[in-house]
Amino acid sequence: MSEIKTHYRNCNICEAMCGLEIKYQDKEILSIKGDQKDPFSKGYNCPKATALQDFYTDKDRLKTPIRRTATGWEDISWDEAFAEITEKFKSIQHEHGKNALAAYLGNPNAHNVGNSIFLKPFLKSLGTINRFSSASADQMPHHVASNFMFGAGMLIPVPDIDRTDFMLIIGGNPVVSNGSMMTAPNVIGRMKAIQKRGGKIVVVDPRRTRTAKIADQHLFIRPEKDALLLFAMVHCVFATNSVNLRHLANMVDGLDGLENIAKDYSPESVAAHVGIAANDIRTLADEMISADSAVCYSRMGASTQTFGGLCQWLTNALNILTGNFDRAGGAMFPQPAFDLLRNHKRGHKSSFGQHETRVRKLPFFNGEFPVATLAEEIQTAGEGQIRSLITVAGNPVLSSPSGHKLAEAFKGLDYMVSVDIYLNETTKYANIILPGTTGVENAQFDIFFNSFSVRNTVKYSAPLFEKEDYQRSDWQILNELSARMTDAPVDSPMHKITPEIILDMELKKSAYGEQGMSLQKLIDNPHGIDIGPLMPCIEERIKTAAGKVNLLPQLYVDDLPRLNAVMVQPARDENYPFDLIGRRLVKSHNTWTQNSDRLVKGRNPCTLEVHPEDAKVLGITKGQLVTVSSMVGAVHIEVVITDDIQQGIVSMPQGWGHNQKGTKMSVAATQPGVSINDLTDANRVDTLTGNAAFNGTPVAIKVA
Ligand SMILES: Nc1nc2c(c(=O)[nH]1)N[C@H]1C(S)=C(S)[C@@H](COP(=O)(O)OP(=O)(O)OC[C@H]3O[C@@H](n4cnc5c(=O)[nH]c(N)nc54)[C@H](O)[C@@H]3O)O[C@H]1N2
Ligand SMILES: Nc1nc2c(c(=O)[nH]1)N[C@H]1C(S)=C(S)[C@@H](COP(=O)(O)OP(=O)(O)OC[C@H]3O[C@@H](n4cnc5c(=O)[nH]c(N)nc54)[C@H](O)[C@@H]3O)O[C@H]1N2
Ligand code: SF4
Ligand SMILES: [Mo]
Repeated sequence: MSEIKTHYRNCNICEAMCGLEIKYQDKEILSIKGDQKDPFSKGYNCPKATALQDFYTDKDRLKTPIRRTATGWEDISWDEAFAEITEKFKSIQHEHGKNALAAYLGNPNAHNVGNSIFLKPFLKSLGTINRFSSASADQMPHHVASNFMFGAGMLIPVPDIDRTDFMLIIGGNPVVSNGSMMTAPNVIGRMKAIQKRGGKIVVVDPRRTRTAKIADQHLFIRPEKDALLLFAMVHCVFATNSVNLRHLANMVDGLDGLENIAKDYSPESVAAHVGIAANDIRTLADEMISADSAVCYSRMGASTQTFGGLCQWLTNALNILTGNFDRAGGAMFPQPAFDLLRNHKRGHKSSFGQHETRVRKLPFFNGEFPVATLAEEIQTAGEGQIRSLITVAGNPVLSSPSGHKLAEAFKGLDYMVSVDIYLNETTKYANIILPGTTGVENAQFDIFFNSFSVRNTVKYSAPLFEKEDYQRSDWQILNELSARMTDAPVDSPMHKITPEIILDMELKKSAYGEQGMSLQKLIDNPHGIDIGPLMPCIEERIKTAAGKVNLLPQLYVDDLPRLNAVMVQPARDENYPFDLIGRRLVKSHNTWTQNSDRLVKGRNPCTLEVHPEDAKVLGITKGQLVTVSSMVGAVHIEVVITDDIQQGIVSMPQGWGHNQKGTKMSVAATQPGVSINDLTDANRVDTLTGNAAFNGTPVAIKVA
């Protein structure tokens, strides 16, 4: 027997970047624990981390390419796969134009250093503008707000949770999700520390979440009314003469204009729609104004909804107006060692609206179109119709709105390729699946999450296990396809470049380069390096042409009639009297971790939460099977009765629905869970940003 060794790395599953200590012997993992010496996560980890060993040993996981034939899937060589794919892509593009080929990128790309670096040149090699990703089913409104207010979509303000005295959490459940657009391992510990130092946490959510239960106060809100709540708070800041820009006094444009507009949104005028009493709204605003430091943080609940754009703009505005921006305890910009904005010039013209989708005319932004339009762009004939698709680490059949309709659309594609580790609900439609290495077989460096982190830290983890000769990494797959699509010569740099070469270069060129930051330094410090708390840095980080914050970008003003219409809208469609919202579960990550037995064993977690009064009226009891139907589909699901959910609202988990024919995820397939996105409607979007509007999907409930 060889000796037991220890390996340190960051977990690559969610955004929290927890440091792990892994004991292993040969190629067997013996234990996975939190790394006590990680300067950021300090030993914290959640139950998902231990499943990293399950993904490594998973017998269902693909390791070499497979091709779909009339009689089933067959193994093929890498060379044969690459040759067929490039030949097909090129001929489709030759016949129908470059944009006939589309790409969809999923969430794990952001957790994979090679993909984070090489997807950009890969997409360029495809030469298509038809690019889609899970970002438009997630955080796109954050990027749009940053683009128009601070001059760069990737310049994201994050809540300084470790120093704030008052934290308002709107539509986020970080105790379960471990934080998003807020990398903060051990959120529970950080929240408790706020309370310990005498601070306060308020949660605004239609559901009494685990985060709400830990908070000092929870306010129920009706779905999709957050922009009205935020506006009323902004109104209060002006109405009480409490604007306090501090060091930003000469850096903010649009103050008077915003004051004028906010006059129309008094707490009294919005209260009935929002479902929060006017007095409570005033108190909330007062508390933010009077706290030594305060921060409003709004996430999925306030992004994946019809007014996601307005919500993220108003969240920033509220932090700025109350003097809680670019200041300890407020919303601050990280200064990552790998800086995505290193080459971003001030006044750089953004791509927002540079193109629009053919059918619904929704905007292009950050190099992509909204995923809610993908099905119609495949199914609508005419110039620019999508006929071929490559998905990279994405499962849009389960993750995008009306995913079941997207599956129908995939059947009509001329040719589809998936770069993925599983034969699942999406990849089963591919002609070829190219599996990359995953998790502990990969190096780890969080390019994106260091940019959204509540503390500046940096860490590189080498692969724990070298991949087998017959395997390829995702980035090698991408670079091989790029080279073949562009007919790059065999000796081209594309064949020699590695993520490590780019990492080292970026680290040395970064603001920390002069102090000796390099890849070697990170290799020498396997627990990671603490750079320190977030620092005021707006003057150097801001990317608007004039170096000023734009508090009132015109596109938000233009969007207000849509918001105002909500306040006069007639009663809803009686056929769909309930609002459906989603929820995340501690032991699953989106759609892909459900093949780990240890994560899914036990009670069925995919249940519909119904308020006791609603259950009474509907005549349903605990454990009963009901049919939930929306404008676009229906599912059967087991009921849980709880007053954690408001009356008139029901909640079910996202990321489920693996019980399908033609997939190869033997553990996941035994799960009774159904897909929430068979109910969500791709036609419901935030028209300003094109982001999917999952929250508040109108549904009906019947005893099955
Ligand atoms: N209704 C509703 N829908 C939602 C949400 C919601 O809250 N409600 N949440 C949205 C959000 S926030 C997101 S981020 C999206 C996620 O949407 P997607 O990114 O489309 O979904 P994932 O489940 O993350 O899909 C991951 C895919 O990558 C594969 N994979 C995993 N690891 C690797 C790897 O190392 N390499 C490769 N090549 N493939 C890998 C998996 O097999 C799976 O097919 O879903 C969105 N959809
Ligand atoms: N365990 C686990 N962790 C995860 C994931 C996972 O699948 N599982 N996914 C990861 C990903 S990809 C992401 S993007 C993050 C997301 O991180 P979060 O945003 O923290 O996650 P959610 O649980 O979707 O939180 C959204 C909250 O909004 C509430 N909500 C719904 N509609 C509304 C509304 O109209 N207004 C308001 N105010 N609230 C509303 C919901 O009840 C829910 O509590 O989580 C990440 N972490
Ligand atoms: S919180 Fe996220 S990063 Fe930390 S161990 Fe869990 S899944 Fe991994
Ligand atoms: Mo996400």
